[in-house]
Amino acid sequence: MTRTAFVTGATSGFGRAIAERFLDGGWQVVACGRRGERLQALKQRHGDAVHCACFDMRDPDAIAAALSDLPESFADVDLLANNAGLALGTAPAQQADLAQWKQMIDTNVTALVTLTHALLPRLIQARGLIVNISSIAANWPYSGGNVYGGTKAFVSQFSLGLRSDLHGTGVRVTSVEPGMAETEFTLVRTGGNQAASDALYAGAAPITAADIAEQTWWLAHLPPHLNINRIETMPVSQSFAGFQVHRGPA
Ligand code: NDP
Ligand code: 8X3
Repeated sequence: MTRTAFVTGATSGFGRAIAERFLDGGWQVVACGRRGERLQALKQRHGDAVHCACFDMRDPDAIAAALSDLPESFADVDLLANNAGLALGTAPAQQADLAQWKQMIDTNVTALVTLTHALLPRLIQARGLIVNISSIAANWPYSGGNVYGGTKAFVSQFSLGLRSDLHGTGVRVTSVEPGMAETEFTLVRTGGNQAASDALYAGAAPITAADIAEQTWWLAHLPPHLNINRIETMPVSQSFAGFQVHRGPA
């Protein structure tokens, strides 16, 4: 029987690559995102294996409507890829825009838990898999990462808590924690600054969206008695820096 992946943020980056990987592998996909034309392009390439669900994740009524609009053939969900998310800004906390902080929390945290809560009964029924896209920012603080890192720390910890709660159900949960990856992430974070995005990734051989899609595919095809709790991945070009020291009045 054809298995179904519910992929948020399927219009770009990791989510689009995950959707393509699973479609190429014979799954069907509920493809979510706000940019409907990109969802339609996916459907044009893959036909009836794609159901387009065009909505803003921050609107709980839109999430409910998207789920009640699912065609019967897409109603049984085997994999939830909680991928939609964003970082906004790189300013230190004392200069940050509160509206941007709230948008990150609304998208990366509140929308993710709302959708997960709604899909849990189907995932339990299917003995399915939840892949939560977190980040190295959950584990490693950096200046300007403030609320973004906080949202991803939530995603990682929520993933572990879900594992505990879902004990005995057969549902698997993994927190995927990538480092620097070239997608539209930096374009979004910088408010559309293509030069800044290009400069960040130039010469660094960053993670690709296909790399994360391949990890997700691997997770979904492990023997059913195995659960990977978390995967932290960086490009070889990215590693750790030391603590910073301020010299002057404490
Ligand atoms: P992209 O900007 O390329 O993709 C982000 C996706 O999220 C888009 O499909 C976008 O769809 C969707 N999205 C954002 N806001 C909303 C919303 N309100 N409603 C519905 N969909 C929304 O970035 P990435 O692929 O890099 O990001 C995917 C995930 O990976 C994010 O959670 C990000 O934090 C995480 N991540 C990224 C890393 C990186 O370096 N790139 C590293 C570690 C984690 P649309 O705009 O069409 O609604
Ligand atoms: C994105 C990775 O290092 O820019 O989550 O925060 S990082």
